[in-house]
Order: sequence, then C-alpha cells, then structure tokens
Amino acid sequence: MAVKKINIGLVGYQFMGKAHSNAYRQLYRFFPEVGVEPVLKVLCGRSEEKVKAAAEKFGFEDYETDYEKLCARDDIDLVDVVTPGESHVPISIAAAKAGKMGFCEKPLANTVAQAESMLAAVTEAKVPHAVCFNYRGIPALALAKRMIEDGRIGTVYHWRSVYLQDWIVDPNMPLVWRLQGDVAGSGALGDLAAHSIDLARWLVGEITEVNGMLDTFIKQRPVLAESDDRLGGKASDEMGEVTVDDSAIFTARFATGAVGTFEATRMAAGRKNHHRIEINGSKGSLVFNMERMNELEYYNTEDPGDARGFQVIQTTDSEHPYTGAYWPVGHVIGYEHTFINLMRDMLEAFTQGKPFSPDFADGLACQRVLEAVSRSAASRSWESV
Ligand code: SOE
Repeated sequence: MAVKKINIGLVGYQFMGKAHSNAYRQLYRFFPEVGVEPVLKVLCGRSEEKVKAAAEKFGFEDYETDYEKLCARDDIDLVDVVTPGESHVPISIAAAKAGKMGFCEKPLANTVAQAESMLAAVTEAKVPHAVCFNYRGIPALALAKRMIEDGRIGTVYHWRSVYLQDWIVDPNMPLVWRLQGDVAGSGALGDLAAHSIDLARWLVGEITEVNGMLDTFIKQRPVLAESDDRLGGKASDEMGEVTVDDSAIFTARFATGAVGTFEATRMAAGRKNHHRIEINGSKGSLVFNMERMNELEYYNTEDPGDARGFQVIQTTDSEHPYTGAYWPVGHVIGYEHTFINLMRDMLEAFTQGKPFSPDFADGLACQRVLEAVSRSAASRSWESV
C-alpha cells in the first residue's frame, strides 16, 4: 500500500504541543495499515527562542513565529491548533481559508459565536476538520460505546460523571492562562466538563436542558512570572483576579429521556485526573475511571443471581478497540495513546474522504452546552441548550 505523507503545521508547544507531536511521531509505527504517515514539518509559536528549542526537542523540520506565514506555506497539509482558547478562532479560520485540514484542541472556542464562525469557515472552505476530544480514543470508552450500541446495558437511564483534579488547590498556584476568563473562556467547565459533555453526547445522545452552578473559591492568585509545560509555572509577587470558575456542577436532560449529573473541579484535594463515569441502563451498568484507564467495569442484570456483580474488563485484549496495535495482552497503555488513537481515526477519515467525529460541529454542540450551563448559573434556573 502506498503511504500517504501528511505534513503537519502545529501551533503551540506546551502540554498539548508535546502530546500532539508525540502522537504524530508514533502513529505510523503502530498503525501502518492505515497508510498515513504524519510528518512533523513546522512548529509555530510567537517566541523565536522558545519555538526553535521546542521544534528541535519534538523533532520538527522547521519553525515559524507567525501563524499567517505557517498557513501560507505550500508544504503544510494540516494545521493543528493547541494554543489557549482565545486564539483558536483566528488561527483555525486562517488555516481553513488557506485550504488546510483543520484540527483544534478542546474546547473548540471560548463562545458559541466563535465556534459557529470556525464551523462556517471550514464548511465554506470544504476542508476536513476535527476537535481533539482525545478521551474518545480510550479503548475502555470505545468499548463502552460498542457495548451500548450492541444493547448490552439496554436503555440508558442515567449518566453520572465527576471530573476531579487538584492542581489549583494551593492558593499560591499562579494565575496560569487556564485561570483567566478572557484567554480560556471558562475554568473547570471548559477545561474538564467539556470532556465529559463530549463523551456524554457520544455515548448517550444530545443534551437538551441544563441546570448548573459555577463557583470560584480562590478569587485572587499570584500573577504568573513564567509558565511551564506541566500546567503550572513560577509565581510573581503581584496578585491578580481569578476570572473563571473553580467548580462547575450541573444536572442535565438528554433528548433520549435519560438524565445526567456532571461535576468538574480542579480543587478536589487528592484527585489527580479522576474522570469517573457511570452509565446505568435497563440491563446493566458501565463504569470508567481515567485513573485506571485500561479498565471498564460492567454489571449485567442477566448474569445468574449467585454470580451477579461488577466485572472488571482489562481492555488490553486484541479484541478491544485499538489495543491490538500495541502490546501483548495485559501490557497496559497510557494517556499519550489516547491522542495516537484519535489521530489514527482522524487521519484515516481525512485521507479517505470519510466523515469524522468529533468534528467542529461536535465542538460547537459542546460549546452550546457549556454556554447554557453558564447562563443557568447566572439565571439560577433551567436553560435549554
Ligand atoms: C488540565 O486541566 C488538563 O490538562 C486539561 O486541559 C485536559 O483537557 C485534560 O485532558 C487533562 O487536564
């Protein structure tokens, strides 16, 4: 099979820049049968000194300091945006206008209007597009999807998700961009609950109505002196306002008739990346926790009474989604593989002209839920999505 090379232009080089470039580097080695080999062509960032160093570290051939120049280059096929939320719009629209395939980190934008303009741009340019809801690339969740579609838990009644982290519980944690409303759009809501919302839409269906609360416990933090690629950075002596939610909690109704609860915070001491999901149906339940991401718990009401109970499925069998490409059974995979798996599906669809989800329309749909939660927190009432 002829291998198709896709030249990548990546904008941003911190946490997500590291995750995305690693995935592009690995993809063809693990999934050669897809016949697509991403090429780390150009890394883009505003500071020449930093982007040059990052390009060398990640293995990019070249770098640019201006995204317009990146988009104008003939040797770029796909523009991948991993910058903070505020710059997703201009960069993704410039890429679409230049005819590049578009890929963007979640949440797609900071507002519904921005997400609409991004979807309009890629639709008009007729370029393929995707949003990086990487948790769809987790084998246990892809298995959950397959089991729900196969009717293994029957009609879904309940969705229950908690997404808990603790990296901002220390009040001296500086005001990184994820804590600034004008840059990130929102806090735990867009950073964490966006993932849960996307998974809920994918596994259960559209969310039609929400009722939520958004709260900020620590209202001022030290201004950031210098950021790092692990969410934090060095604090300065000056204090600044926190302009996002520390905690986002909401209940929801699905178009299917199912109901859901969502909780997201980065202030849950002891919880590191505890994204726990429970789905209850008429014939059984499924439970997933990101801190044990190779496992899926399954309860089947049809099991014999004396043996009924949750079973823990180690999703590392060759029959499980994605895992056959990696290691022998039981040799677990990790966070970085979620990006490789999602990009595998994305590049397969892009190069074969097939539809792909999650795309910018999914990003917009998630944005509508995020915005409805914010409206509901302000109005203290139910809001339709
Ligand atoms: C930080 O809260 C963060 O890195 C999110 O931005 C990611 O989307 C999530 O995958 C892990 O946590």
